[in-house]
Amino acid sequence: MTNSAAPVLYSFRRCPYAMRARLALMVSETRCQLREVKLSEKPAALIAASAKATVPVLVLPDGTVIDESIDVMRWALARNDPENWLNRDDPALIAANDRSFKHALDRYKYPDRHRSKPLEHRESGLEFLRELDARLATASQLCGADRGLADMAVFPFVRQFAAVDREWFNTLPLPHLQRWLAGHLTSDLFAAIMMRPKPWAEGDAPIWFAD
Ligand SMILES: N[C@@H](CCC(=O)N[C@@H](CS)C(=O)NCC(=O)O)C(=O)O
Repeated sequence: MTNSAAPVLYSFRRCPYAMRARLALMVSETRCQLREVKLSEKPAALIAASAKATVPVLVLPDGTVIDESIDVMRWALARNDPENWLNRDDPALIAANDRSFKHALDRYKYPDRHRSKPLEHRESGLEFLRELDARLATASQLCGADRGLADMAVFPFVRQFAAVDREWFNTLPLPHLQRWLAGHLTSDLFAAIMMRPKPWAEGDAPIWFAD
């Protein structure tokens, strides 16, 4: 891909949706221009590309806009899937993550914002984590021995849940999930997608991702 033909990725380093997109873009070696967004000061170019202005947004050289993280993952892996992540997909699990687990996560992590009772939501989030732990008791990753799309779509959200109260999380009787999470947190792939870009402004020199 030449520079001018590279997609543009609007991203936010700590956003779990943007993380899952970056994981797939990185593993598929999809070279992009990375535009780090401050959610409190969204660039006009992001809003022009996608009116809902969530991250991630990927703008392809032909102007196509992909503004759902799971679609960015699937697009990147359809282009190039060196680890066969698409063979280890689980749409029902990903939907449960994105709906009920994310709902519980937000209300556990941000009780003031949601006027929620955090411990009740921590308990419902835990139900999902127990399911993951049971699966991970029989295989090292969610769909078999190797990491795949299901793992990488879910892991950034489990990371966020675990980080709300790490001491409590470490005491949970979920050894398989804890092993799985630790493996992803210490992977070279995760380190590679967690670089610290400065927020993008119109006219900045490009920051290359997956280069
Ligand atoms: N369904 C979207 C959700 C993306 C999303 O909600 N991202 C959050 C950041 S983690 C966001 O951009 N929120 C907009 C805002 O805070 O204004 C996806 O999967 O890409």
